[in-house]
Amino acid sequence: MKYYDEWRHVFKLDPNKEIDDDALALVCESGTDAVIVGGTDGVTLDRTLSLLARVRRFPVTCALEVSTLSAVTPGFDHYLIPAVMNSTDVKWFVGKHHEAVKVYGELIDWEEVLVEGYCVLNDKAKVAQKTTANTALTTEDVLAYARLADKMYRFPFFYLEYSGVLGSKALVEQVREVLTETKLIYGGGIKTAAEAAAFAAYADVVVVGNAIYEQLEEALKTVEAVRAQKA
Ligand code: 1GP
Repeated sequence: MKYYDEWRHVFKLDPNKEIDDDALALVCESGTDAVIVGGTDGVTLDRTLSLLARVRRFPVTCALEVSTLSAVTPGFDHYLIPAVMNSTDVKWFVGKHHEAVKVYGELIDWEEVLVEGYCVLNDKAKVAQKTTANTALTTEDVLAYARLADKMYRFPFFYLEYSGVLGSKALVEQVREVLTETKLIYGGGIKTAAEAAAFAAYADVVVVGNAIYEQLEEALKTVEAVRAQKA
């Protein structure tokens, strides 16, 4: 299993999207550091379990990015817990976590839990709408969230989330410069090896999601492109 602090490239599979066995095998055997199971809509326990069982046929590290409490199940290597730092509703930063820990606190293996300080930047993305994120942020705003994640909350990850569109490389570079311990995840709009390499120059971890479903052949090339790029 690849531990999270060694991750450079991850594929994100959406339980609400169809993927056939051949495509899934290509994703799991691509050499990616981990497969994350996560999405915003239609994430049910059945769909999550089915994807987990199918991914488990391969030796790749598999993490669940928790978005719906009712879809959480044992069996993943890691549980990634988003805390949306720029949400305007405190429930997306701590409220949902409080609800979960109140019910399941005794059962949680805290070694498997990794918090992601999310900064959601594409206002058109479902995640931005669902979490009522304030995406009208200046560079200074984003850098302040990054510093909070790193220095104050000591989150393992800070996630620049552009889901669906390519973000600003300049911003990723600036965020990289202020983080010392916290790992920087970049996700959003990566469809080609060149795009993946460009973001991997600054982000510790590059996430490829939609491209799996839209242009798998090109998506698979992002693995090597990220590996070849020094952060
Ligand atoms: C989504 O950051 C990921 O949570 C990846 O984004 O689907 O646009 O690649 P894409």
